[in-house]
This record gives sequence, structure tokens and C-alpha cells, in this order.
Amino acid sequence: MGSKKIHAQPPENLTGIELKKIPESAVGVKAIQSALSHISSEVGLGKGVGLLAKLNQTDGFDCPGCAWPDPDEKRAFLAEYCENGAKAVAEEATKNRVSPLFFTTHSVQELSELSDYEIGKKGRITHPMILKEGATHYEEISWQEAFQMVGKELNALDTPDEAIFYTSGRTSNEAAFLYQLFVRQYGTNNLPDCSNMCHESSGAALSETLGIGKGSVTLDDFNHAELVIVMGQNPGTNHPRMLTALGETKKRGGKIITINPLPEVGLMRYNDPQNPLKWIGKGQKLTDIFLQVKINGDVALLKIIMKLLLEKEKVQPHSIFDHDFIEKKTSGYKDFIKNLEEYSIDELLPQTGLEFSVIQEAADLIAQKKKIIICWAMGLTQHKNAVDNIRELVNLLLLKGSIGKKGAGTCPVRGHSNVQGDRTMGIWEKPKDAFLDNLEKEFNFKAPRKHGYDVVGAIEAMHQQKATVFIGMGGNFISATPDTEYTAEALRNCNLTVHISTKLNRSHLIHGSQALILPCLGRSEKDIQESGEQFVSVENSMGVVHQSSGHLKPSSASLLSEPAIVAGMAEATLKNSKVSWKDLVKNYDLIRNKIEVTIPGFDNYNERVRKKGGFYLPNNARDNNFSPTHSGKANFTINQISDIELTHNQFMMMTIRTHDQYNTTIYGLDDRYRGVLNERRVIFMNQKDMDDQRLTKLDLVNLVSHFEGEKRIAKGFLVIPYSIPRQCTATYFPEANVLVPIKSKARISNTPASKTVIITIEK
Ligand SMILES: Nc1nc2c(c(=O)[nH]1)N[C@H]1C(S)=C(S)[C@@H](COP(=O)(O)OP(=O)(O)OC[C@H]3O[C@@H](n4cnc5c(=O)[nH]c(N)nc54)[C@H](O)[C@@H]3O)O[C@H]1N2
Ligand SMILES: Nc1nc2c(c(=O)[nH]1)N[C@H]1C(S)=C(S)[C@@H](COP(=O)(O)OP(=O)(O)OC[C@H]3O[C@@H](n4cnc5c(=O)[nH]c(N)nc54)[C@H](O)[C@@H]3O)O[C@H]1N2
Ligand SMILES: [Mo]
Repeated sequence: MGSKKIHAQPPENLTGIELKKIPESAVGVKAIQSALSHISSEVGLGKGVGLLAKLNQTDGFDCPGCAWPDPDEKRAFLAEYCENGAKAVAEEATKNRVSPLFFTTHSVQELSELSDYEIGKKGRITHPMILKEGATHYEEISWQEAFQMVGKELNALDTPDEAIFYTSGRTSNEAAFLYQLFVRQYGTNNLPDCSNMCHESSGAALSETLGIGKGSVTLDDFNHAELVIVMGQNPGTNHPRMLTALGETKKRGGKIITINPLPEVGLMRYNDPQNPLKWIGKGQKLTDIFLQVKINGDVALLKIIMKLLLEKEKVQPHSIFDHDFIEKKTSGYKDFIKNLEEYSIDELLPQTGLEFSVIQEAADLIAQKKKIIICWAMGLTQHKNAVDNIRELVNLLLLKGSIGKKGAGTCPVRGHSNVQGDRTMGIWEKPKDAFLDNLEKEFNFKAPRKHGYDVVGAIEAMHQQKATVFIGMGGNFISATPDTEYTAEALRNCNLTVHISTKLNRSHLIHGSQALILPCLGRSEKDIQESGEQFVSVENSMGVVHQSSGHLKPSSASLLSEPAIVAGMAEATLKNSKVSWKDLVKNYDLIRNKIEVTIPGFDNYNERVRKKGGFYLPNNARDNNFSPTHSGKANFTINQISDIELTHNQFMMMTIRTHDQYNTTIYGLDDRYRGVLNERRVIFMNQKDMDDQRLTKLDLVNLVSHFEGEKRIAKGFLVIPYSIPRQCTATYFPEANVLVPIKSKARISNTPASKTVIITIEK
């Protein structure tokens, strides 16, 4: 029995596909029905509706779904949630429990045969658990023993750089600050986080060009924008509350251009969730011009658009570009224009896969507008030239002077609800010296200066046994990372793997010689410490810091809060720390006081975070000030088009999310907005490509990825004809992660290129 394989990948079996007509608009009655059905099956209807009433209200808790901001002023009762927010809450507040008895009756191997959907549905973990060396089952362990074990293993390493401290993006500011402090006092900057796989490319591009790694717009800017361009993003599923903001832009006469290989339903039309009279019917049209670009054709497309603008500008100088802004605020304009002129439209066009006329139409619209917002997400950040993608869109905004003024700017739409806050708190493998100086001064220790491993670096280090302890603050490392089998080998090389988690996931099953699961409170739950009930704080995608307090009774009396778990590990590990970890956890105001003195922008933190709606952090780009860049100005940059060359029979594959998942948490098996029900092992293809490959609808195929002579295979996917450009395909992650090579990543940001995987399709 013990010799049976432990599966790092989800099972290959199919679940019974049903294809449905693709809906015409997003949200509406179906979404409300779906939300209520998830809530009532996981939580119970009465309690569930009570929970939703607290979601994203100023006295309630922050939705664990996405990082889209809440309105500063008006918040409608029961309206500041969305279908997928409701599902996220249902997952956390579920009635189901994973108890010590559950682990006694299910071996690790047995659990690994389940799908991620089945694993997730097992529910909330109730007690700290240990998997002893050579054991087949987890067993209960006391918190004290667990902390001692972490301390013992960390102190046994030759150097602190042999330990990895991962963070997912749900961790509160308070927990994140303590965690990075613990890790730096222990002696390393090995603090990779989910950002490394997410918006790292945005951070890198924006810091270089605008002097701040965050976006510049506020929610109110959508009320003033003349044009919003949405690139590489599927908000109908992943940021549904954003549709309301886009609806506002439209109501005030603004236009929307969408750039995406897929006609994502939510972006085309939607039914305002806050206006029940509009829940039925065809809904409001959102997208005015749809550019169905080829995967990774964005730099080429932006270059064509800017070339067309330049032509117009030459005909009528000062009519299109904002020369006043360019002269006063930017650097590198001349070199940029010179480089742009070296490209010909004929050479660029094939990369986009588009008709020239539709690009011209988009350029004509952009030419007329002065207040432009560009929004983007993973469709731009997860390519080899991802940083180029984002720098290139900044070029467009700079030409138009569309930054640092009302109704205009950059809007990288973040994923995890506090991923931006975690970075602000110092969860970063490449900390700035000024930040470390502040920590040293306040806490009286010598902070490590050598940069640490990011996610890809950490996997490689574990694979080479340069790192042998892995600690994960939330997240699901094995299922979120690329190259599943390689990463599994890396984790199995460790002496100890530790996961601080709310729910069971596959990362608990792909373990080092010994493993710990440390179960923590979720967002929706009451957090009581010695001084009484606590709240935490988070930062949304637009730099608003606000509080979040849970209202539910914790799902088990044995859970600890994330700050308490960090304090426990720190006390057991650090012998000479001058920080009184236990005291800080008694009252989170004390942690916030420490944040205030070490991180700029948090003056009077405790007072301001208690104000309704919280407060905005400073943002130089929003203020039209670009002095933090290397040139002291906003920088034009020269960027590279895609260098991917497909040979005959090869396809580009992007790995995306269904409507029924939150990253690796699978809420259900449907992708309603793409008309696919009850199946995740599918590949979307262009019908003409299917014809060429002699494939018909629902044929079963294997996918083989090709990278620098290496091959990886994922078996058993059903082919679905879909509206997608030629030579482009789409699959879902985590199923397709096994195909993403560890070495295939973005220049500069090191983000896995999980949107451009080169594959062949075998029948
Ligand atoms: N319900 C729900 N909400 C979520 C999440 C979730 O899993 N579920 N995840 C959260 C997280 S962590 C994140 S980062 C965000 C992710 O939010 P998204 O980035 O919207 O998520 P993806 O499913 O990766 O979708 C990528 C989109 O980019 C398009 N795309 C792919 N390649 C290209 C390209 O080369 N060019 C262009 N122009 N488009 C391209 C795809 O067609 C797709 O529409 O959502 C957050 N919110
Ligand atoms: N191929 C491919 N791979 C991708 C992506 C892609 O588009 N394609 N997207 C990437 C992106 S954008 C991201 S952000 C990463 C996501 O990577 P991760 O953040 O690592 O993954 P999640 O699935 O969000 O993590 C879910 C787990 O977090 C735990 N959890 C939930 N809430 C809490 C909490 O409040 N506290 C604690 N301690 N734990 C909690 C639960 O145990 C749950 O199982 O995946 C990346 N991977
Ligand atoms: Mo993300």
C-alpha cells in the first residue's frame, strides 16, 4: 500500500461533459441563483445570507475573492458582493470539517487520488497535524510541539537561506508584517509570494516607467474616463464588481475597447447586479470595439496603434499627442519614436492575427480621447515578454498624457484580496535598503541584505537541495506553480514542509520527509486575543487600506490566527529576538504601531484605519509626479514583440480560470460563461485548426508541450471548438500546469509564462 504513487496532478478521468449555449450577458438572475445555491449547500441559506450582508460593508469583512475596491461612499445593502465573492465566502464558511479522525481514516496517498474539487470540498481543517517521517497518515500534534519542530528544523540548517517562506495573497497586513519580520530576524530574504506568478511583471514595468509598482487610478476615475481599454483580463469571472465600474463609464458616454483572444461574455454585455430591474433581458452592452488578438500579440498590436497615431500626429501636429506632458514629464520620447518607426505594419500585423481595419477603428477612437484608463491582468503578465507588454501600454498612455489626471491612468487589476498589501508590508525577496534600514532601527537587529529566492528560484533551489525547509503562509504551492512533476520533486526533497491553511489542498499531500499543517482562522471568523476582539487590515487594488473583521464563530476552537501562528514560530525559533512576539499578538493595534513607524504612508494608522472606508496610501503617479524613477521622469521604453515561432502543427496554449474556481480552489465543475458544464479537462480550439488536425468536437487528445528540446505530457483532454484565433488554444489550470516548463518565464520579472505554452495535440 505504502508504495502506491502519491499524485501531484489531478486525476485524468473525465467527469461527464455537457455543452451549453454560451450566454449573451454576464451576471443577472443566473448569477444570483448560482451564488445562493453555493451558499446554501456549503453554509446553509439563513446563515449564508447573514454572511453576505457583512461582505465588503464598512463594518464587515473584506471579500476573500478579488482585490477590486469597494465604493468610497455609497455601499448598497447586500449588493457589494458578486456571485464569485459569494462562492469564495461559501468555501471558507463551509459546514464541512477535516478533523483528526478524518486524517486517521484517509491516508495521504488515498487523498492524492481525489480531484482538487473533491479535496477542497472536504472542508476546514480543525487541528494542527503532523506527518511523521515515513508515515502514511497525518496525526494530531499540539501547537507547542508543532512550533518547537519548526524552530528545531530552522535552527538545524547551515544557513537561513536554506529555508523558503512563501506567502499567498490573502494574508492580512498585520500577519504579513510579523511574518516578514520573523523571517528577516531569522536571517533570510527568501520570501517568495504568489505575486511572483501574478502581477510581478506589472510591478517591474511600472516601477521602471512611472516610479511606483502599483496602479494609478481610483474607482472614481471610471466615472470620468472617456475610454477604458481592457487587456488580457476576464472580469466577468475574476473581478465581477469591476463590471459595475465599466457600466458607469458607459453610462457617462465613455467607450470600451477589449483586447483578448476570447470574447469573454462578461466584457461584452452585463446585467447590473445592483439594479434588480435589469437582471433579466439582454443587459447593457459594454465593449464597443473588440480586438480578438492572438495570444502574445499585444506588443505588436500596440505598436500598430501607436504607429497609426503617429501618422495622424504628423499630418496635424499637436492634435493627437500631449506634447506639453511629454516635454515636462517624460524622458526617452525621441528614441521611442525612432524605434517605433523602424517597424512596419506589414511585419507587425501577422502577430496580431487581426484585420487591419479593426485596428484602425480602435486607433481612430483612441486618437480622439484624452482621458484613457488601461486595465489588465494575467493575459499580459504571464508571457516571456510580459514586462514589455506592460511597458508598451505605458508608452501609449504617456503619448496621450493619460496619467496623473482624473479619468486616466494605469489599472493593473490584482488578484488575491491582499496581495498588494502583503508587498507593501515587505513580503518580497528583493527588499529595498530603505525598508530594511527602518526595520533595523526599530527592532534593533541586522537585517539580511542579500536578495532571496522568488517562486521559480525557490523551486529550483529545493530541487537542487539548496533549500530544505518550506513554509507556506496560505496558498497551494504545488497546484499553483508551473511544471507540476518537477515542483513535486523539489518539495519531496525537503526535510520539512509546513502549511498554514484554512482548507485541505494538494500541497498538504506533496510533502517533505516530515510535514505540518497549521490551521488558521479565515477572514469571516471572529479573532479574539487577550485584549479582546481584533480586526485586521488589507489594501485593495487601488491602494485603499481598510479594516476587515469577521463575525462568525471560528470553525474550530483549536484554530489560531495567522499573527498568532507567526508569533509561535518566531518564539520557538529566534533565541535573541528583542521583539516581544506574544505581546504584539495580544492587541493588533500594537502591530499597526510598528507598521506605522517602519513603512511610509501609514501615519496615524490605528486612527485612520478605523474610519469608514479606510484611507488611501500615497501614490506618486496618481499625483503626476514621476521623480522616483531613475531619470526622475516618466520613462518611454523600447519593447520587444513576441519571438515565439511555431512550427507546423504547434499551437500556443494559455492556461486560464473557469467561472467556478478560485485559483486552485475548485468551487464546481462548470464554466458557465463559456458554455462548458461538468468538465475541466478540455482544450478550446479554432474550428479551422481542428479541421487541419482532423479533430472533431469532443475528441479525446493528449497535450505535449515543447521547450528547448524538452517534452511534457498531459493526458486526456476533450477538444471544444471555440471562438479563438488560429493557432491559439486554451486550457484550465491547475490541470495544465504540468505542461508549463520551469525555465519558461518572463524576462526581468521571472513570472512563469503560463499564457504561452507551446504544444502539439496528439490524438
Ligand atoms: N472567481 C475568481 N476570481 C479571481 C480568481 C479566480 O481564480 N477566480 N483569481 C484571482 C487572481 S489571483 C487573479 S491574478 C485574477 C486573474 O484574473 P484574469 O487575469 O482575468 O484571469 P485568467 O483566467 O488568467 O484570464 C486571463 C485573460 O487573459 C486573456 N489572455 C490570455 N493570453 C492573452 C494574451 O496574450 N493577450 C491578451 N490580450 N489576452 C490574453 C484570456 O483570454 C483571459 O480572458 O483574478 C482574481 N480573481
Ligand atoms: N498555469 C497557471 N498557473 C497559475 C496561474 C495561471 O493563470 N496559470 N495564476 C497564478 C496566479 S495569478 C496566482 S495568484 C497563483 C495563486 O497561488 P496561491 O495563492 O498559492 O493559490 P490559491 O489557490 O489561491 O491558494 C488556495 C489555498 O489557500 C488557503 N487559504 C485560503 N484562505 C486562507 C487564509 O485566509 N489564510 C491562509 N493561511 N490560507 C488560506 C487554502 O488552504 C487554499 O487551499 O497561481 C498562479 N498559477
Ligand atoms: Mo493572481
